[in-house]
Amino acid sequence: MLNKIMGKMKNLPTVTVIGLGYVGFPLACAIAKSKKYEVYGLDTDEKRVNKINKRISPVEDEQAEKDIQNVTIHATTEENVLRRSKFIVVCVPTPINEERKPDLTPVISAVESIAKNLQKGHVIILESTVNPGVCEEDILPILERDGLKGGVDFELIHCPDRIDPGNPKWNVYNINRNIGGLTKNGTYEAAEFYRSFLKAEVNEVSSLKVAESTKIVENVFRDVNIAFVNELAQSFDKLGIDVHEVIKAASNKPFAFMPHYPGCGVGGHCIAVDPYYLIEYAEKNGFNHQLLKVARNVNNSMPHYTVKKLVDGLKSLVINIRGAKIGLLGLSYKANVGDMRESPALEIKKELLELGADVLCCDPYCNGHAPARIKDILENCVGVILATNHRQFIDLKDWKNVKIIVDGRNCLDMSNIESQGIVYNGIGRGFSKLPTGEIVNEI
Ligand code: SAJ
Repeated sequence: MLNKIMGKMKNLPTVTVIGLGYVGFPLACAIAKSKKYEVYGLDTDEKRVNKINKRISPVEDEQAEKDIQNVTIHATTEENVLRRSKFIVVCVPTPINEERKPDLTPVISAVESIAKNLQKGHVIILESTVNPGVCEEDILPILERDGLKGGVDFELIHCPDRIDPGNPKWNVYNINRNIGGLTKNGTYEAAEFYRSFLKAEVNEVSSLKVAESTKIVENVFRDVNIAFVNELAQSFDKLGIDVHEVIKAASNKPFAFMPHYPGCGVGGHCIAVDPYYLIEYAEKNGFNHQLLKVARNVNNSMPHYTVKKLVDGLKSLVINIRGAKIGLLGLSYKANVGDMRESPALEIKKELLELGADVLCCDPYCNGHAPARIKDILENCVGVILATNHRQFIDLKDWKNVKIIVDGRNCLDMSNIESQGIVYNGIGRGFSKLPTGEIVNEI
C-alpha cells in the first residue's frame, strides 16, 4: 500500500507495453515488479485485458503467473494511454502469410496507434522479431509523418525479445539482451531503462539494423542446423546408422560442436518463420539466400517424410492406411506447451486424413483440438505417430494393440517397443525392423 501511495507521490514514469502475449505480458510484469514505473498494457483483445485486470495471466508462463499476483498492470484497449507514456514497447506477432511471406500487419497497426498519439520525448521500442531495415524503412516513415523527427523529437529503438516458451531456466529477467537505436544517446537511455528492471546483461549495439539482425541470425542459425540433422537422418536411414546415437556421441566434443536433433518438422512462430523475413529482405536487395531456402525446404519436408515411414511400415505388415485407425500423439509444435502455430503435427494430421486414415489425436496441452485419451489410442490404433515429445508420452511402456510406431521426436524407448514385437521407426533411427528382425528397406 505504501509503495502505491509513494508511487503516486513519486509520479513514476509511465510505460505502455503494446501486445500482451507470451512476450509482452512477462515483460510488463517484470517492469511493474521493479516498482519504478506506472505500467499500462495495451491490447486489442478485450478478454485478455479483463483477465489481466483480474490478475490472471493470459499466457502459460510460470514466472508471469506468479508475478501478476503481486504487481499492478493497468490493462486497456484505449490507445490514448500512449500519450502519457514515456516508454512504449511493441511486442506484437510477426507472422508469415499463406505464401510464407512476412506479414507486418500487427506491427504497422501498433505503430499507427503510436503515430496518432506521438509526443515529444517518446522512447519507442520494438521487441517483435523483424528483418533488418523494418525500423528505418517501414516504421520510421509512419512516425515522422506529422513532422516530428526520429532521433530528435522521439527515439526509435529495437530490442529483440528472446523469450523461450516453456523454458524453466531462462526467462525475461535473466536472458541477455541486445539493443540498438537511431542515436547513441537514445540507445543508452533505452538500455538504462532495461537495466532498471532486468538482471541480465543489456548490450548496446551500433545501429537498428545490427539489433534487428542479431535475433534473425540466432533463429536462422537454429533452422539451418536443424535442417542439417534432418537431412543427415534421411541419409542415415538409408545407411542403417542411428543418427541420434551419432549426434549424442559427437556432443561429447568439448568445443566446436552444438547438437541439434532430427524430428518430424520445425514449428513455432520463431524458427519456422524468421528465415523468411531475411530471405525476402535480402532478395529485395539483390541477394539470394540459397542455404536458408534449402534449409526451409528440408525442414518443411519432414512431416511428409514421417507419414511415409508410417505408410511404408504398414505396407510391410500388409496393412492399408486407408481406413486404418492411426493415433497422433501431440499437436503442438514443441514439448509441454499448447502452441500449435506452424506445428508439423498439423501437416501430419492433414496428410493422414488425405490418405484415408481414421485419425485419433491426443494432446494434453491442446485438448480442445485433440480430445482422444492416450489409452484410446493404445487400445484402438494399429499405428501411432508421435509428433510432440510431451512429458506424458515419453515414458509410455505398454503399447497394447499398436503394431507400428513412428517416433517423430526420437524420444521413445526403442528396445522396449521392439521387445513387444512392435515395428519401431524413428527419424534417422529404428529403420522399421520387423518382428523377424528383417529391415524394411524401401523407406
Ligand atoms: N526442433 C527440432 N530439432 C532441434 C530443436 C528444435 O526439430 O534440435 C524443432 C522443435 O520441435 C520445434 C521447432 O524446432 O518444432 C522450434 O523449436 P525451438 O526449441 O527452437 O522452440 P521455439 O520456436 O520456441 O524457439 C525459441 C526461440 N526463442 C526466441 O525466438 C526468443 C529460439 O531463438 C530459441 O533458440 C529456442 O526457443 C530455444 O533454444 O529453445
